[in-house]
Amino acid sequence: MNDLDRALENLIARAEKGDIRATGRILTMLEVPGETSIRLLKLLHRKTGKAHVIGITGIPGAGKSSLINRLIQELRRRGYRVAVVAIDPSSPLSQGSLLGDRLRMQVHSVDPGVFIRSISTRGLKGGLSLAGLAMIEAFDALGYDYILLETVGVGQAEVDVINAAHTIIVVTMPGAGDDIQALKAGVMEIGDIYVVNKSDKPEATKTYEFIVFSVEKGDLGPSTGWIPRVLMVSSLVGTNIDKLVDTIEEHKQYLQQNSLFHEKVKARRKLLAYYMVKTAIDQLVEDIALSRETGNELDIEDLTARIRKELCSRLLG
Ligand SMILES: Nc1nc2c(ncn2[C@@H]2O[C@H](COP(=O)(O)OP(=O)(O)OP(=O)(O)O)[C@@H](O)[C@H]2O)c(=O)[nH]1
Ligand SMILES: [Mg+2]
Repeated sequence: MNDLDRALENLIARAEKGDIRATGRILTMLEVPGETSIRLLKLLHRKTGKAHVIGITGIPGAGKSSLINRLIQELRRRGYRVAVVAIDPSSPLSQGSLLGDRLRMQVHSVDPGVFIRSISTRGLKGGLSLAGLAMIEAFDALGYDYILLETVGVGQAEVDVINAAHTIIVVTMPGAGDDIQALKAGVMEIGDIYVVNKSDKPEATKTYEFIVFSVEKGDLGPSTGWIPRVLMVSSLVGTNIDKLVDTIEEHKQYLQQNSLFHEKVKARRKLLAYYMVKTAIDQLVEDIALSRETGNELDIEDLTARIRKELCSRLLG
């Protein structure tokens, strides 16, 4: 084991003991593709496969963040450690305030059993998919029992990340669910659990009945054989959150009994490896272009050797 590995092992050990700053450093390192993040992922990989990853998606304003806050409370009450990865849509308008919000949440979070992290497209060299998937691996390895992913479910990265989830929760609200097209857009139709949030509003029942009807008709739901559940909750009041967590645990049992839980973990790792190789090759292409510009054209044998080395170290190493 070399010095870098030893330093990374040390960092991981500190994070496992609940050192928030060590955890933060690990996540930051993973956002930058390269030798360090690859070594880090290799060390983390050995410890993964246990966390239950939950994707929470739905139209803007449906109440995803509010629901996540309630879920954190209930999951903590049951003794679980919880990590949140919030994927910010690249709208420059909302970004500042969203990140600000979460930084505040993080600062105020005195609970060492909760870690909240936002990622946005800004300045991420390997892209959002790579960062998001790597973060799931990290939280899993560091012993978080639940990883909650918040996304509005549009764009390739968000679809990648949501597909990496064991359980997909689609959040809707009264007035928004009447239009089946809204639900069928993007990843909305593959929910394992449909949550009609804002049940404190009178129109909620109508939306609930509409979604139940769509599920019974077979318009909504995953392809795993699981019949999607539909629940009315109020994240404002806190109604039915315990029932939702019971349903999440029921879905986990279903996945485990049908060997689907580990399948998801494997698929997630494969996708992560794909994005790592892709990033490395993109980097190589960039280097070649640069070498042409500067007149120091790279030697083709040297390039072939580098590609072989990149692929081997990532896929087999
Ligand atoms: N009445 C009512 N309002 C709610 C409820 N849950 C959330 N809200 C409100 O709905 C608005 C949007 O809530 P968020 O939790 O920010 O929704 P979001 O889906 O995370 O929104 P984006 O991240 O912007 O996509 C806020 O003003 C919340 O206070 C609820 O159960 N009842
Ligand atoms: Mg939100």
